[in-house]
Amino acid sequence: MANDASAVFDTLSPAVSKGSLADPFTPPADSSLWRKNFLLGAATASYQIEGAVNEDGRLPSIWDTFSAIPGKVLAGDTGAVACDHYHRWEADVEMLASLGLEGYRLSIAWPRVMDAAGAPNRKGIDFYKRLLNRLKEKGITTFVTLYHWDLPQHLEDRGGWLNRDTAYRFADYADLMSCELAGTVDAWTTLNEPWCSAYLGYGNGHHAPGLANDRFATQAMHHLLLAHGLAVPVLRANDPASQKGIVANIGRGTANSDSAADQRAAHLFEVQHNAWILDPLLKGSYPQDLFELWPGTEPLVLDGDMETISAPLDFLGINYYFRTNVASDGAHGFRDVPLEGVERTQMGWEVYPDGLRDLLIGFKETYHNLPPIYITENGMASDDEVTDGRVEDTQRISFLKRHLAAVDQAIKAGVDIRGYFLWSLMDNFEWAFGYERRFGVVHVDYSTQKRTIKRSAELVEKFLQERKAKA
Ligand code: IFM
Repeated sequence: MANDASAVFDTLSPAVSKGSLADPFTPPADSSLWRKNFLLGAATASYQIEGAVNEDGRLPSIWDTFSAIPGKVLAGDTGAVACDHYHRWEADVEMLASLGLEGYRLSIAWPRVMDAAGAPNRKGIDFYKRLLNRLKEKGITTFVTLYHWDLPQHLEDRGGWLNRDTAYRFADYADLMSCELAGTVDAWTTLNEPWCSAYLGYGNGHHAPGLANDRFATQAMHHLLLAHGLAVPVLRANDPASQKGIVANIGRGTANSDSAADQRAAHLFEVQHNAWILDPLLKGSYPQDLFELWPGTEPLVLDGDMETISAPLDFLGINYYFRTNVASDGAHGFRDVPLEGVERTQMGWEVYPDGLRDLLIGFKETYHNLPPIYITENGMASDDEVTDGRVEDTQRISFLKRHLAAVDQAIKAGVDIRGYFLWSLMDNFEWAFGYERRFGVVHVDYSTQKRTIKRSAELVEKFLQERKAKA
């Protein structure tokens, strides 16, 4: 796959891949990215970078349990050490600041900050206080995610997201963290990608906790969204000056043919990937087409839940990576039909920037109350290697440039997009794919923990310097 992708990439972007452009990143002069208030940052997540899973009172999470099961994660990798960020956070913040990045999106590990009885774990909380205070000192805008998939195992033992009580425990956790960290967080996001937590975790079992049942997926989603809805007013009360939002990963589905069946399949794909989350948040109801796809999976919804879930947001975080080409499966669903001859990344994901633009414009048309948007993740994995102290990640440079152009097009079409976070600041634990897939703009040598700034990060830094100089 990697070789095929490079071959296609060579034909698509010869100037970039052969290194003949002095600066293949800087956006055109009329791009909205030149606006100095368009926030440009990078993102990470606790389990993917922190390591130190047994230190200072941290409890086990579902990912500790899941990754210890043979066959669940490539090469048997776990997040036990990861990027050792728990010990190296000061140097990592220096690195972030030295790149001129204006924003940093991180997540808090729930099992690090609360014990099983719900009492605060001071040592864990102090870690995040130190980190966020240092980021503030550096003038970096902080986006803090409360839940990026590392559910405490003791909650999973009581049913995890299948148990409605987990939503209330999440609100308690949001209460504790927003009391402790108020004033150091510019924007709170409740959940990262509930689609992944619900579907990959409870629907197909590819992620922790590894359960596979469509009915579980819809009920887990409902409790995740309820957790979000319960947490928002708590965050508003405890930390009124910050913004409150949620992050959704969105998927572009295109039809393999003009046939009505394939068009319907593409529609259902987007219902399952996008409307399943965005409709409850922005319309206060689940899309009924979801239950055509998965008959009989309607979740148990109590009176008032949908009002709780659809309370107004200050912003919506959008994560975008690729598109999926689909056809009808001949029944009431869709099946993937991978396109040949298209550019792909190390993940095998198709590079398709237009999908981001088209989805954003579509959301503006569909949801009249669409809040301001931040692109909270976008990026790609490549098989990067350090050669003579350098990492020439040419495909990533071109990928970022094209996706930022798509963001600019959406802004020009009237979508209110306020910032963009690279995924990721550094190579890290890529869930079921372990350490093999490298998404960072900074390379990590996991045997030494040496960080090497990739060419993509240098070019982003150069652009940010130029933008600052013009302001
Ligand atoms: O690494 C993940 C991240 O944790 C959530 N969004 C997608 C990324 C790439 O797969």
